[in-house]
Amino acid sequence: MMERIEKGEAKIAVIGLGYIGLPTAIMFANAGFQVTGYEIREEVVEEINSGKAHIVEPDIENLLREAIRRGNLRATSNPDDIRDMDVYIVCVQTPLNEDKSPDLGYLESAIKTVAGVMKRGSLVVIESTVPPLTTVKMASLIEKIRGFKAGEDFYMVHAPERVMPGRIFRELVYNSRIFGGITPESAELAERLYRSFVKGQTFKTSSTVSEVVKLMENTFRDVNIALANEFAYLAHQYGINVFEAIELANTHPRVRIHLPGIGVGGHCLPKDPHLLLWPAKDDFGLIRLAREVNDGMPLLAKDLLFSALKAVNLPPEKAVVAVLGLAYKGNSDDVRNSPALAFVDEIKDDVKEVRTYDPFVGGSCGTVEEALHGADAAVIATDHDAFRELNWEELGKLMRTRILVDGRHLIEKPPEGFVFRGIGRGEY
Ligand code: SAJ
Repeated sequence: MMERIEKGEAKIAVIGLGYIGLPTAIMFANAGFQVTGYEIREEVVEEINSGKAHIVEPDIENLLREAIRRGNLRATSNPDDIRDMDVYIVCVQTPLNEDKSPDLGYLESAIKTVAGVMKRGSLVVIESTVPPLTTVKMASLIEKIRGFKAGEDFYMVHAPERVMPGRIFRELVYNSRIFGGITPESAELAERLYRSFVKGQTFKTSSTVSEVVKLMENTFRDVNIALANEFAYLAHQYGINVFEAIELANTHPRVRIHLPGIGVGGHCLPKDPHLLLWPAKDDFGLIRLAREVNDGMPLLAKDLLFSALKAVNLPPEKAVVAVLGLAYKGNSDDVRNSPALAFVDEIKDDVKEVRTYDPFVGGSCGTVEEALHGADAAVIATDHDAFRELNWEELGKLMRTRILVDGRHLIEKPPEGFVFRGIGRGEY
């Protein structure tokens, strides 16, 4: 197998062509490998084979067309098309159930498909973010289905991704990467394979360490954002601007405080701490409490909005509120677990009307002007660049009452004539 990888002759199947699978398939194809993308959504297969990408990511269509032009990439929904491959790379989603337990149904289904078509000696790579101990469990599933011996008749690795949407292709190449093998040889093979395009540092370890590392990275971020959000609450107690305080605290050589905001969204941070804790026998306070703090931030934004309505003696039930931004983070169209949507849910039964506008997602209004025309309050809920240059003096003329609530620290100096509130802006 190592020889086939080193010669670029290894045939690769990528299972799941989503925001990780499709870029990964493209990278291997443009590194010279024959890649077959397996995807159950037929419409996605057709789109990809016609050179159209179904996900928003800079450069993706050029790179996809290059891979197709070279004859190195095609998509299929037929498992027979991925029979006897050398490498299977599984990039399927691992969402949470209502009770915060992991839904590994997509992963198990993908592994069963692979088990049915793989050959003796295949390398199976799981890129999905999974609870600790999952990779070894999936190896046992393959043993049961095929009667193969893990580590001898097939290799298996957990190789988590760390890419940030919006700069996936650059990060796939330059980010460091970890390969957690069920055996050292498995990790060795995967590292060699990915170094066909990875220029960042690469590290080898066990599959369980790799699973925990990925979850630790996002849990570290979630807990640190929760700490920043608690500092924001304190800023309201002490009447200070938390962002000024954070900027000064971060001048310390070993302090890097994150940014408070209206909440933590996306399909990773709200989920990964729960995956990390799920197989653990004991409960853990800090990690769970951080999730509660972050999930509570839309309520702080609601309190700030109601405080501003009170300041102008406008009863909430008479207020028209324009929410600017629905995506979970700036310059993205992804609304998964978006705190902006949570905020809309929090206020919609208490105010007269909620209007929404998002340049990437859409909303009930097509422009900022439409959303603000006759409105009483504007609430910035996503840090889109488009909201950084708004002319509030002009926009204010459209509004019935001029209330501005900043949920993403886009407003440094509140515009004249507005009643202003902001998360962490305790001086207002
Ligand atoms: N956020 C804050 N304050 C901050 C940073 C972020 O409130 O200081 C909010 C954002 O607005 C957003 C949420 O947190 O709502 C998540 O933002 P993010 O920047 O963490 O974006 P993700 O979830 O797309 O990417 C994370 C990244 N993980 C880390 O930075 C450790 C990315 O590298 C991972 O690959 C990705 O999760 C993933 O797929 O796991």
